[in-house]
Amino acid sequence: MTDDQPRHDWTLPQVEALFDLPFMELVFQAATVHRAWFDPSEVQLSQLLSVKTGGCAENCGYCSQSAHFKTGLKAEKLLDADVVIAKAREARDGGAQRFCMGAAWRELKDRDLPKLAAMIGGVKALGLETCATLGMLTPEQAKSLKDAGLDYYNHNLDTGPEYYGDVVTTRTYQERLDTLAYVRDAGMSTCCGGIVGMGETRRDRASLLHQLATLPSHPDSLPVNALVPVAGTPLGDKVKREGEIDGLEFVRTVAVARIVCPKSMVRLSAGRDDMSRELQALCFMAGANSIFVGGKLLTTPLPGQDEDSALFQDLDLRPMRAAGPVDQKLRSVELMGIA
Ligand code: SAM
Ligand code: DTB
Ligand code: SF4
Repeated sequence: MTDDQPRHDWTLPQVEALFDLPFMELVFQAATVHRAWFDPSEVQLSQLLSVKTGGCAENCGYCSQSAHFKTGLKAEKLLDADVVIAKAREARDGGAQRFCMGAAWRELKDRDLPKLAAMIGGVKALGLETCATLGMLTPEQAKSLKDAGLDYYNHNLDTGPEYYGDVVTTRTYQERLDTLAYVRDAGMSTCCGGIVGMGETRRDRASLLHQLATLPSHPDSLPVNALVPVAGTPLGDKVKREGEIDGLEFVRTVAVARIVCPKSMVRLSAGRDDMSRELQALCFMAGANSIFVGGKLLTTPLPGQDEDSALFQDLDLRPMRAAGPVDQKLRSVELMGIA
């Protein structure tokens, strides 16, 4: 790794070896890398809004919004731009720095672009960073979104390529990678991560992080979602039968993400509502430096503002002033030979 360019040549066995480190050693290494690139007392705050809920054509086995499963969720139309902008203003006034608009679509349709452009422009005019997650894009659509003022595009790989076929069959891994390439080519920042606790193995988790760490550029934001087991979804029901993932294994995943993608904003995403304060503290120690706030993700709950404010106060954390890593890598990390 050079001073401003993290390494992209991780091998899968090397990533697996990080997972296998003694827990305290792994967290220490991740915390050291975290300190090299970021102020560890700063946490970036993003807020989500579902701008088009339910009725999705994909069969992602974890998702409450897939039309393939009976989850009891009511499908809704794309919200009007003024409704979205009003929600974004509330999010900004509540302390969010980035506003992410999510749609339950397999892919973006050109007919929806004018409405999306109006909402993206309006949210940006509030002084917020803009993010959207709208399914697969064409190169031209990625350029249109960039022109409308979109800063980030979220498109997750969800898991490693080996377990992917157990999660979703209506789109390929390569299609996910292609959309990410169009997003990068259009000059937008990428938000890309996955889900932990879907019944995958540690090797699958390592394989996901290996994919992310060997992309042409590391994701600017790296969401680590803990599966929210939604009744009626194949993976939610499977996990309820077979048991949820151990919290300490989740912390290991966060720590390895921090080490292999040292400059990324590693975000504690779905499932934070079910995590104890102590588990969240361990995740921040292991290098997580971003969260979703505001009481709700897309369709599932999050801690409210009072709870998060109390947690920040008790952990001496504060909202990040400007997104992104600090300029200089600390020499101590080089001297210790980490990353
Ligand atoms: N339809 C678009 C797509 O899939 O790219 C955007 C919305 S989709 C809900 C965004 C991401 O949320 C998914 O890629 C997945 O990683 C995450 N997600 C969805 N349901 C989840 C659940 N029950 N638990 C954890 N993460 C979930
Ligand atoms: C991401 O990785 N997690 C967020 C965001 N990107 C779009 C979405 C989580 C959704 C959790 C399930 C729900 O609320 O429906
Ligand atoms: Fe659709 Fe996205 Fe849910 Fe998959 S994760 S079913 S693409 S909304």
